[in-house]
Amino acid sequence: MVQIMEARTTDKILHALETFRIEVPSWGFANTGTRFGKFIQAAAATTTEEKFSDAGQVQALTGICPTVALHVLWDLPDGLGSTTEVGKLADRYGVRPGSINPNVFQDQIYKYGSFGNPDERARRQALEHSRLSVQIAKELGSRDVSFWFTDGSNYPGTANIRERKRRFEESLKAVHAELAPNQRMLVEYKPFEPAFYHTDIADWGMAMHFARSSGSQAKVLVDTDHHYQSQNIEQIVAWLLSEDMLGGFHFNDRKYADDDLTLGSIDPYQVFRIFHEIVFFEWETGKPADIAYMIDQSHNLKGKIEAMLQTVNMAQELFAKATLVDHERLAAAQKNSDLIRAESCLQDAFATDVRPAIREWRKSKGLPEDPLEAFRSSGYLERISVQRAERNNAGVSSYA
Ligand code: RM4
Ligand code: MN
Ligand code: MN
Repeated sequence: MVQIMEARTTDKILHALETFRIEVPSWGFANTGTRFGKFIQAAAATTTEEKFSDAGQVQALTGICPTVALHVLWDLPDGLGSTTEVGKLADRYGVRPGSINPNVFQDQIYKYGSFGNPDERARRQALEHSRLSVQIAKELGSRDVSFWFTDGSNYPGTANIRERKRRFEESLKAVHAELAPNQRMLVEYKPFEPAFYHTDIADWGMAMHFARSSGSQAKVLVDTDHHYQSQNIEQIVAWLLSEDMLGGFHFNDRKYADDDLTLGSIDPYQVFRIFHEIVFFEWETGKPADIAYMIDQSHNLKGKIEAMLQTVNMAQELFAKATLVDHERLAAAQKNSDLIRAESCLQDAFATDVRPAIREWRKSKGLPEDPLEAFRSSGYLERISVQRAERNNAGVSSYA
């Protein structure tokens, strides 16, 4: 009996490992900081090529990160003119361009917003940049264009909230019209920061509204840090799944706000519960959920590549654990309101140590059993620290 259970568990873990893929962010390899300052790391990536090189390392060591999210302003400074070079980098370093992230917040024209701005010139510039981002995505073969807006206001009465909503509907619809049939537009939300009174897309309901009003290829992007304290994120995930509106995730962890801490460093059970809702949905409906799993972290203190490897490992472990929930048993317990049995289904899966099975899987794929250890002994970090030190000390802007 015990042996049968174990074989089933191993099968489930292997299936999870074969299917789970997660995207790394290019900006996670570059120097970053807080609004109070920036700590420079000698090994931080200073060019798009270096970001590809670092992402290539993560993929070579883990085998589950075949794509890298690109930020148009930071990684493709010449717009469409940069795509040929990016294509070459992808071939050279073995990672494909993933989601394309427009930037409609850093230019001075966006002081009072992008699509929500009462000034038509700012809205037009934001629309042009968004269109360009869609074109870039087409050129690079990227499916998802991910939108995050800083639009909002800092003081009561200073913005016409309904007008801004209307302008957003109009502009997002115009962007959606540019998408190729296979492309998607992901709408990210965030409750506050940088705006501190109202944010135009503050929560999942607003993001879902805008996605729906733009067109059928728009979905919601859930950044795990972008919620109020103690909000039930897995419930949001379950709702979005049931509405067929969940497009993807930006994973990170937090203690207080948008801390961008390493996934699972504060609350691994939260991440597990999110994965559980997805896997449970797939089991119940018999169809795979079409979700882009992405990391959105840029570490201030930890070594960037090591932190990325740590995050990827954590995501892989928690996803594998979530597939171990006994769904038949859970469904029966829920039906009978057998609370403790239902809850234990989650707890038992969460408590299972999946690491030995993951090590076995890696071995079978010719991957290092311990990606972090392999990275530390590879000499890559020492090499890039020397190569990049000078450029890093000269100072580069955040993320770019
Ligand atoms: C924001 C948001 C975006 C990310 C930027 C760098 O807080 O999470 O997704 O692109 O940070
Ligand atoms: Mn994000
Ligand atoms: Mn964020």
